[in-house]
Parts: sequence; structure tokens; C-alpha cells
Amino acid sequence: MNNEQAKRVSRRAWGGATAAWVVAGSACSRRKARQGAGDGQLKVFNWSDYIHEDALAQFEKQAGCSIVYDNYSSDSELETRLATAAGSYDIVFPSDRALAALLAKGLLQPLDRERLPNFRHLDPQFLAAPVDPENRFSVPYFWGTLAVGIRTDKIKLDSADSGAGQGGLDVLFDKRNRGRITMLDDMENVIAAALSRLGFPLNSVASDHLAAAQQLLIEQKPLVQAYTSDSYRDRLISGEAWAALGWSGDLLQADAELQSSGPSGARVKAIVPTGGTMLWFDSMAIPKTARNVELALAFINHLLTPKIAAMNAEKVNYATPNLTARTLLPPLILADESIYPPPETLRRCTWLKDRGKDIEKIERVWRIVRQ
Ligand code: N2P
Repeated sequence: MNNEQAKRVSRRAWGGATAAWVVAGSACSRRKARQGAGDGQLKVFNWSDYIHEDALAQFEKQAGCSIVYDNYSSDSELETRLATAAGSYDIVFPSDRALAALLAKGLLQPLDRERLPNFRHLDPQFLAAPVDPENRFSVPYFWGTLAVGIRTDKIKLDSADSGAGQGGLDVLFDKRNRGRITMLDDMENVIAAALSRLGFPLNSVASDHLAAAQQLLIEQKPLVQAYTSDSYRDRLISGEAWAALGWSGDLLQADAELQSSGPSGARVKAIVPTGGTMLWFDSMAIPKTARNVELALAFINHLLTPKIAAMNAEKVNYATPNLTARTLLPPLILADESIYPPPETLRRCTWLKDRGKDIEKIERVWRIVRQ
């Protein structure tokens, strides 16, 4: 991995089968031997700020290959890239929602479980999601919440939590924060947050609920500095943004960075909205068009190695589904409720449902809001 790649690494539901979900010899040479050819290059396509660089470097060394690492910032970007076969990737990290879409379009390939001995470390309660009941195509990577990050030196927390069941979300719609707010560039997350702010179910597609959410988001627009899914972490760190709708780990990464090198007293607090929020999980998967399947499987297995998975989790601040890795994490991380929400918080959370054809209603609201 070169410097530019390293920079990009750092820059940038199910109502399920089990209780927890409801409440809340190198691969290179093997490939060469089998197919007579292998370019020794693994193409990884992942969300930004979502891996420990050492996990990549260690794999390159161990497998004797080079990794080409690229980032995306939305599910739709991933879907479009895979559907148009623009760039062939060996491993991708779809969210639960994207996984359903990619499977429906036949864009992923089944995984050879024999090549994944470390699969056994996964917590069974994170397996067998309805979208892929036997985990034939997907291996859980991290899970987390949709949350609000607040620079507590810029916004007083009591004004952020004005009760009425909307605690945490109010700050994103408060005129005093004009020009200091970022929202994700992600229609389902943003519309879910608006629905939650209005006290409606996060997965609602009722016309009157969506009309009210649309109105709220149009009114909010002049307050929004940017719709972004990959730069809010850095904007919070620089102080350009004071409040962001984001994913839990990114917000905690901003806080960690501020604590280690920011101005004194500058912190980011990640708040899981009291009125309810969205839970999500991302998986590792291999696209049908992958060129280096053996290497991709070896890489998935590498990321499932408890030591690597723990190191990775500690860096990105998302919750790991790897049970053995959890035993290796510092107690402070395990006790952090912004990473591992307690059951009473999880009870208020919802998995994003597949809205089928009704997704067009969500797309329409988003088009109108963003135009
Ligand atoms: C990491 C983004 C987490 C992805 N920057 C949420 N699906």
C-alpha cells in the first residue's frame, strides 16, 4: 500500500432471527497453482475510515500480494459500480440494505466456507439474517447505529436534547446552528431521521408521513452545510461542523482525534436519539466479477482472525460481531454505550426494512429535497 492509499484508508435489519437483533501457504500461490495465473493483486472497495491500515499491510506481507484499496461513500455508489462492472473488485462491504439489492441483482458470488475457518469466531446472533439466511454470500463485518455527533464545546448539550422524544435530533433542525450542520448523503438514513424527529416509524412509507418528512427536510436545507457521508468526521474535527447526522464509529473517531490532538475541551459526543434510531450492519462479500477469489477469501478470513478483528474494531470504533475478538477488546471500549448500546437503547432501535417497490416514494422525496 502506498502513501496515497494509506491516506484514503484513514480519510475518508433486519427484524431478525434471534433475540439480540430483534431488541435491537498464501492464497496467492494457491491461486497460481490452481489457475496457472494470478496477478497477486487484491482489489478492495470499502467505506471510508473503516479499516485499520495495519490489517492491510499485514495481509500484504503474509499473502505476498499488493492491495489496491478504494473507498465509496454510499450504498448506491457501490451498487452502481458493481452493476456497471466499472472497476472489478475482489471484496466489497455492503450494508444490510445494499446486500439485499446486490443479491436480488445476482451481483455477488457464494463463498467457499472451507476457506473461512475463522468464521467460527462470529457471534451466532449476528448470523443468518433473513437477507442471507445461511450466510452463503456474506460475512458480518461491523454493526452500528445512526447517531448524532455534537461538538460539545460549540453546542450546549441541554439545547441538543429538548425532550419530546426527539432527544439528540433537535440540534440538526435548530436555526442557531445554521451552516454548521451536516447530514449524510444517504436518502434512507436522512429520511429515517426526519421521520423519527416527527415521531413516525423509521420505515414508514405512509404518504402523509413522507410528506411531513419532506417538508421538514426542505425547511432544514438552509441550515445544512453539506450532505456528506465521508467528510463529516473531518468537518467535526476541524470545527467547521458542529453537529452531524452520522454513523456511530465515525463520530467516535472524531472524538478520539480531538482528544488526542484537538484544542483543549473540544469533544464530539455521539448521541443515539432517544426517539429511536436505525441499526445497521455491514458485511464482507465477493462480487461475481471478482478476479482474485482465492485471495479475497483469504482476506476475509484474515479480517476474521480475532487479533486482527479486535485491532480493527479498536481503531474504527464500530461494534464487532466477532465474539472471540470481543474478549480481546479493552473493557473501556466494551462499556462504551455509543459503540455497544445497552438493551434499553437497542429496544428503541429499528432495522431498516426492505421497502420493495415503495422505495420509489423515498427516492422521490430525496430528489425533491436535494434538487
Ligand atoms: C464508515 C461508514 C460505516 C458504514 N465510515 C455504515 N454502513
